[in-house]
Amino acid sequence: MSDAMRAVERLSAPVGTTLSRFIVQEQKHFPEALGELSQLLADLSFAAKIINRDVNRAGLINSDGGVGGQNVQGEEQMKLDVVADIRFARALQRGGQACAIASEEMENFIDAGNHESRYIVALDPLDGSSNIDVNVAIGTIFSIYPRKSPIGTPPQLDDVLQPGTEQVASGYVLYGSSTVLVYTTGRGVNGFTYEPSLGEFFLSHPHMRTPENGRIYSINEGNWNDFPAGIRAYLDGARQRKLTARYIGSLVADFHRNLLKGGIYLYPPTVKAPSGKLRLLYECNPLAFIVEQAGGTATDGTRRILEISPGELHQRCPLYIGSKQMVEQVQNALKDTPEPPSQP
Ligand code: P6P
Repeated sequence: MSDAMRAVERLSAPVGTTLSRFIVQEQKHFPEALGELSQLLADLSFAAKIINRDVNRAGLINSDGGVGGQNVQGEEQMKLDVVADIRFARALQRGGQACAIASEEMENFIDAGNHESRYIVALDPLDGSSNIDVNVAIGTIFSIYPRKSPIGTPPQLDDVLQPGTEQVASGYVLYGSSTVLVYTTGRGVNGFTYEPSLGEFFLSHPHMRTPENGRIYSINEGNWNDFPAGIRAYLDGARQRKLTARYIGSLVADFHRNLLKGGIYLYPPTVKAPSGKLRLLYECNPLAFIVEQAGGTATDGTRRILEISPGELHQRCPLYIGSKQMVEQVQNALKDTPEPPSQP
């Protein structure tokens, strides 16, 4: 074959399945689908492309750094936190497929105005944003629920406060060395990598499964003195078995690596966060849906994350999520290790 024909063959090679084509193909498995969920996923991926552009040049457009205040969580609010929140809310409001939006950055849920739509979106627009200034991977996490209130009426808080088992879809975007979007609609987990030159996400990780066991554990060991005795016992065992400690300080990045390689992410209760730091609705539930669909497990130490009924929008819970055998080991350590008597 001539060099010219080799070039033609290379240049005309298939580019792969785009996210939008995959979503439409998947819709065929839902006979009752009217395309609304597909459009909702497309709206989320569109906002992610814009955030990806802003994240990748944060230092150049002065979008890194804080806004000089705190968000409703009492955490320093970064400029890109606000930008991401606005971008996702606008994409969802204008896309017309979400009637309510619950965001980590907003105290109350937003009535998106689309009262004829069937879906609710809960999201953390930019998780780990304190890492923006030091060029560490950050992420977006989202959950999609069916509304419970009648179509055509304003959304209610009960539409948002649903257990994770009610999710119809969830996913995350990792703005890392490459930008990947991973999501599930309950038919397995698929990952897509962003090709900036074409402005498209392409299927790169079909049918994702997480290993039953792993050798990576992710936890902020700086909180060691606060941890329950069972967690300290588990960590002692991890060291004895020479497991690998990897903690990026960005949940989506730690979760994604552990999903691919096998591992566990732990955020136990601490003195500063007695119910754990992570939020049930838009961090724990969406990742729990994904990890279970990929063959893993997610628990708060005693309960399956997806079965926890939220009592409030920004409810926090401890999170142990990842390879099934590793999560079981943590649950057993918590069960088998009594707390020492409190010091007088
Ligand atoms: P700590 C980021 O604020 C975040 O919500 C997760 O992305 C991350 O894993 C965790 O908190 C880091 O918390 O207390 O270890 O700094």
